[in-house]
Amino acid sequence: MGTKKSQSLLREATKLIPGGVNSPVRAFSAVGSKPLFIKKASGARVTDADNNTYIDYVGSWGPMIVGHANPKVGAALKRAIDRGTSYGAPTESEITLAKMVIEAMPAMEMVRFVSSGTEATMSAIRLARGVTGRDRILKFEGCYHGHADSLLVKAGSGAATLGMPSSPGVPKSLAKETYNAIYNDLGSVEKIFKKDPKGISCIIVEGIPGNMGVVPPVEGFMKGLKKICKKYGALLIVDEVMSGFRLCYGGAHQTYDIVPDLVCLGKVIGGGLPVGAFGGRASIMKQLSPTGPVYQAGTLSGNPIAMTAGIETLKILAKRGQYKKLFKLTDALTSGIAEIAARRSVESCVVKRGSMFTLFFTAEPPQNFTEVCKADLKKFAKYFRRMLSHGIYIAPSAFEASFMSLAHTDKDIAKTLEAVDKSFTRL
Ligand code: KE4
Repeated sequence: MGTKKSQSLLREATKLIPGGVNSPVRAFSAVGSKPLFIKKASGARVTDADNNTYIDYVGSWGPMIVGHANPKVGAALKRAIDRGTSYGAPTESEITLAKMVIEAMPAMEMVRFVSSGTEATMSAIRLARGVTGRDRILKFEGCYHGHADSLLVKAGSGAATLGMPSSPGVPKSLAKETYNAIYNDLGSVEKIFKKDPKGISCIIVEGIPGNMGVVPPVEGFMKGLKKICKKYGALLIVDEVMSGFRLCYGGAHQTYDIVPDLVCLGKVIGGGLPVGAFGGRASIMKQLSPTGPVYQAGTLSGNPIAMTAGIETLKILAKRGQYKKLFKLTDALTSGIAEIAARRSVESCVVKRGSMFTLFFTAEPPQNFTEVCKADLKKFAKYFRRMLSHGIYIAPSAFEASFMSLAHTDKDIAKTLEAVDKSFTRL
């Protein structure tokens, strides 16, 4: 399984693009390896520049839930491209996708499309600040919502203190407007609001955190956030960029029986093309330009080609039995991994929700970021490299989720479990 071509492409790319990648996690630095340059993908497989093929559980970090190069999506895209790729004007396709998203997520009475998850969360936060007239926001350590300045902020010295930039370039003056609470700890949220009862515009939380690995909310946590927001007049933003359409044909928030004030989307609703979205009650959304004072815009927002990919992807997902199939495959893989780990006495736990999952090299499923950090990262890196050598492509970081698609088969799961067994040997 040579990687000569990928390595030479990487040498060329690093002269032109920082790290040779257009998004840092693709650099494989967290797993002590060199990135593969992928040249094509189909179904559940990706093929690298050296013609090595892998069963893919990254799925472009979530969007490819119906599989790569899905024929129905591809045919619709080809037809759409023949009509031109972008007009900078409203199109019927935006109405079609808006209807589908709103129908799937009743918390959304109206929606605005953008071109990435970052734009969705950044815009939702600006809208929350605009509507409430409050400047501060509250997020959770370990949750990732894209790279907008207000969200690249880590906890200050104490969990209830104001935030510190987690990246150079983020102004301290802005970072201090962001609080970080402890995920799955309502007390840490209440404590912050008690100190600042009228200054926090919103809480933003992942529908199912996948950016510290999959760390589900404990019973009552999400309902508790909604209650705190109501009590203090803040908005609840549920960031479903990753979890949207992964647990059901809708949002993870619907499985907690809560109605967020705003929901952010991305990934799956673009079917592999650049789409993000945010939406909520009409009374809030109408505060957005041009109907309201809160400005937000985008040259390629609602792009007709991207809308087409999203429409076709959701059409496939909406068919009866699709989630049953997705969950059956996910359950077969994750229970198989757990069984092999037990047989080979590898201290680990597999956490799954819907069609997203993570293998943690720690005895107990983590409930927050501090606990995630106790997992054995070196072991994960070794496991990743071994799985790759056995033709299985999982997320190149212990702090990420892996994803199942409708294109995976029972045979793929069996092959993957064989690779797991080999990778666990004397790990
Ligand atoms: P994008 O701007 O990358 O489209 O979306 C940002 C974002 C927002 N919210 C959540 C919950 C997300 O998971 C993301 C992006 N996810 C990462 C993977 N953990 C994208 C991969 C990357 O950064 O290259």
